[in-house]
Amino acid sequence: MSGKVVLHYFNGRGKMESIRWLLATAGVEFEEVFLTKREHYDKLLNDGALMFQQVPLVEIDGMQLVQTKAILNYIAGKYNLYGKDLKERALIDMYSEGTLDLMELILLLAIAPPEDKQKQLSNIEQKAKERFMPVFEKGLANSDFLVGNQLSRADVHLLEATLMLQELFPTILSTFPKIQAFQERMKALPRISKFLQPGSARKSPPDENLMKTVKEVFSHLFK
Ligand SMILES: N[C@@H](CCC(=O)N[C@@H](CS)C(=O)NCC(=O)O)C(=O)O
Repeated sequence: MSGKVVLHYFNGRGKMESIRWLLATAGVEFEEVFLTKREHYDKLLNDGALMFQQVPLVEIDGMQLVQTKAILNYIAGKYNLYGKDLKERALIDMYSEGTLDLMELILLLAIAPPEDKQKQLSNIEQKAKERFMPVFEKGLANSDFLVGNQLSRADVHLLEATLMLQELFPTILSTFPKIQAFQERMKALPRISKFLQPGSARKSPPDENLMKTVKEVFSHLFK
């Protein structure tokens, strides 16, 4: 295993995208190995790299890490994006889980049957407006960051989640001025600004090609 950070996943957002965001914010360079064929996944399985036969897989610091949340926690802990004590960490976890719940709803749209898509979209819009965004608006009322007046993984996930939301509902933040101002501040951070440029490792929303690849690689799930 080399000293480089290597990500193994599809060439798409999915569960790896928040990991890419966090590494980019921490200024960590990484390589990506994309799963494009069933054989790639079988090789990882045969090599014993996937503890639960699932990706994302991240090679970092001599380890083969799986489980998205474990990976995010490790990166956040290592790169000072996880608060200054256990209480801050608990708050960061709560905010982070909220953003991940919301992003999960958006991710699931990609595999929704066409007849269910509109219903799921309405559900996402309603939950974003009534459940999730009010929490973050309040959390940003008196501070530039969600926790402890310093950048944490929760802020990075919130930026990612709000940008995903705006792809679906461009005006959704119009009634959340604190989140809008937060977005602008976050987007101006040099590493984040770089990650938002074309040509970075940031991935586009899922399309038919990606879904075709996912179905081929995970043929055991789509019989
Ligand atoms: N709890 C795991 C879930 C990972 C997961 O469901 N990965 C999917 C791809 S996004 C997978 O590898 N599925 C293959 C399988 O379940 O057989 C995590 O968050 O990393």
